[in-house]
Amino acid sequence: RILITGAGGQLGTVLTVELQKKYGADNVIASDLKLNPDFMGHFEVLDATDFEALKSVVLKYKITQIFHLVAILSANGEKFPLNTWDINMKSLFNVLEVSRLHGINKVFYPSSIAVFGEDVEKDNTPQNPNLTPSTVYGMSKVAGENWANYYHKRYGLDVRSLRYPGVIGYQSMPGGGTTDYAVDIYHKAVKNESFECFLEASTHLPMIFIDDAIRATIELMDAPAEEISVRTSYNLSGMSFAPQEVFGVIKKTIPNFEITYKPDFRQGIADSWPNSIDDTQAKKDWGWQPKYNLENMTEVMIEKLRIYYNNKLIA
Ligand code: VAH
Repeated sequence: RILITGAGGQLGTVLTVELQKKYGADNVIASDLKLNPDFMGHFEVLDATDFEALKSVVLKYKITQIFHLVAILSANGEKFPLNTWDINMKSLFNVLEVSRLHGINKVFYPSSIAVFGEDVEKDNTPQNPNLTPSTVYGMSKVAGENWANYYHKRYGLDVRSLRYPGVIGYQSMPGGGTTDYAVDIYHKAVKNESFECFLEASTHLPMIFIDDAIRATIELMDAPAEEISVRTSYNLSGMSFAPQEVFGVIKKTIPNFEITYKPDFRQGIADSWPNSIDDTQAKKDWGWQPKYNLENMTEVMIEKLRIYYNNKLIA
């Protein structure tokens, strides 16, 4: 059976459904701090920073795989730095220890392009440059990658990880991430509202459509262990764009959409991140290949959000 921690988040919401489809709903246990009332499936209220609570869920359901998605993201994480560190690291230590002690076969650990800092090549950032993150979230991900690598080397735990770029999906509301402007912009466009962007028009960031991000996660976890040459975390990319570009593509479908730019503290975080990512190693080791670009992602985002808001209006 599979346990997903942080199942109520942007990735967890979608990954839970895909894993239920793949393994059957009875073999997937979603968990988070609170239950989403319209969640369908097995759910456990769980604070992943509580070792005993996590252990009892693992034993109760005889869990064999854990997807550990709990984290405070980059922007929100800067408000209370020590709290962000505690939550992000304590929950990971618990997952690694429970997995070591109770024979968990595989663990998935999400990392992020937030691990890169000012001193790396910004275009096509390589797999193994210097990692000097500018946010506590990024620092926790660099530390987490090294802990994952350590548990693999020392205990043989099969921990696998992806450095997600900004993930764009229609299934959840924009969250505490610096890349979440690229989710919010679609909601505003579909609601025929103007959009105030918290980043400058020309701020390029690596991004990926949620369907590609989830498929990459499942393909990585399904790959034979001997093909996995990276046990810190794989660079992963789908596309790269700036606010002015996603605005331009949306405007083709929603011509009276308007944007203003009002950069805030998140501009500093975005400026410390790459413009684009080199994910050659993922392509080589386990055949990664993105399917979405800015154009076809925009088509799906607008179509799905129009359905969502129309149903909301009717409801
Ligand atoms: C964030 N969406 O903005 C997350 C992600 C690369 C960005 O880590 O914090």
